[in-house]
Amino acid sequence: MTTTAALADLDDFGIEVPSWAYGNSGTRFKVFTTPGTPRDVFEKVADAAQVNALTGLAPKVSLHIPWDRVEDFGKLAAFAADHGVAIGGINSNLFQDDDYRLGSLTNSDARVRAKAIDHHRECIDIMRQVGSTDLKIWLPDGTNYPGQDSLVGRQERLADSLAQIYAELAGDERLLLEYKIFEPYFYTMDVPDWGTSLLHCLALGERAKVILDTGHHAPSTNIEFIVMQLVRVGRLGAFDFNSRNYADDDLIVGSADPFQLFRILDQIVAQGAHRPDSGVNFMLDQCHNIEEKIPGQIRSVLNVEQALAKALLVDRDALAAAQRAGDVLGANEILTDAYETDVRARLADRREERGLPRNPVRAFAESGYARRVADERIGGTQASWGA
Ligand code: PSV
Ligand code: MN
Repeated sequence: MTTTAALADLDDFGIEVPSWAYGNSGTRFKVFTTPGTPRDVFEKVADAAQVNALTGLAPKVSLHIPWDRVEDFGKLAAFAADHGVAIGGINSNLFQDDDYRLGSLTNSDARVRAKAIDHHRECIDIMRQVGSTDLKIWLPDGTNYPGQDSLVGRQERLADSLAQIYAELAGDERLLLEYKIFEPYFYTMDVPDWGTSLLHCLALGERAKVILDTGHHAPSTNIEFIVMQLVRVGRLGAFDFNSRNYADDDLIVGSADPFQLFRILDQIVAQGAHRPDSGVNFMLDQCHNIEEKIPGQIRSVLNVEQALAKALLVDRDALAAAQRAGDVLGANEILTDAYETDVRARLADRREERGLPRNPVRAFAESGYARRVADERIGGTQASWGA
């Protein structure tokens, strides 16, 4: 197969960017502010639209509720369309309310559980107003001390709460459930791993799928194996891409370990899950604390595209033959050959052929957009992680 033919699938590939990547963010030690930071979700969408305009790779923006709550979501969807993008997944928020100190969907207090379930009714309503099909749930519930609560009781309450939320969905709407090994709780999390997420999804039904956030595993977890298994059973709903050195670092995807990103996308391509009809929503979940936000997102989507391009270059027929023949080193070489191919010029050519800049990061710097919004966005309160 020619390189051009191998890369043809890139035409239909899109990555969703998170609205919260454009607001101020930081660590628990400091949230940095920068001139030109969006003050509301309209300005966040305008910034996100820059990423798509320069890369052609980011046609959707995920929202986080209540951070992105507006009076008129129809107006927001129309604003997004005017800027060449659409609204993507709707992320609920169960981690910023005093009521949720001891849990939200798992809380032993039925009133608190009802409140958390109701929040998802609001999110589903928003999905319908913006034309989105994905309800994304990250459950921040857990415990800090052995004996603090009944672990099995929490699972039963969670199963019941999720069933009530799932029952609200209609048509092609989906419930996507994210897992995370630790944080904000440090003894148990109620959905700590892909097995727990998958078990809940299987109990719920066909339209419940797992979200894999690349920052949510123990060190040295083989993430591509999890990817393979979830795709295999039709339950990989979405990625939250980012990169980590230590824990949930939320750094630019592909920055710490580009070979891991390639290995993940290799398992995706091996089962054709990069194609739009696979139903895998490729999303970023990153916060840019010290780097410029729009270029940070541009770099991120380009990193994913580059890893995907290399995965598409794997000679699958030769690989299968080497595997069948038990040629251990030969098979490994076929894979690493693809990884080591320098695709940068080819991807720049493809962009040029499509009327996009060869170097989107440089094009953004030269566009004057950052200076313009810094001059325009005076007054008001800058959006921040958590608002
Ligand atoms: C939790 O760490 C998480 O990955 C979830 O996806 C949240 O919605 C998101 O981060 C908030 O930044
Ligand atoms: Mn996430």
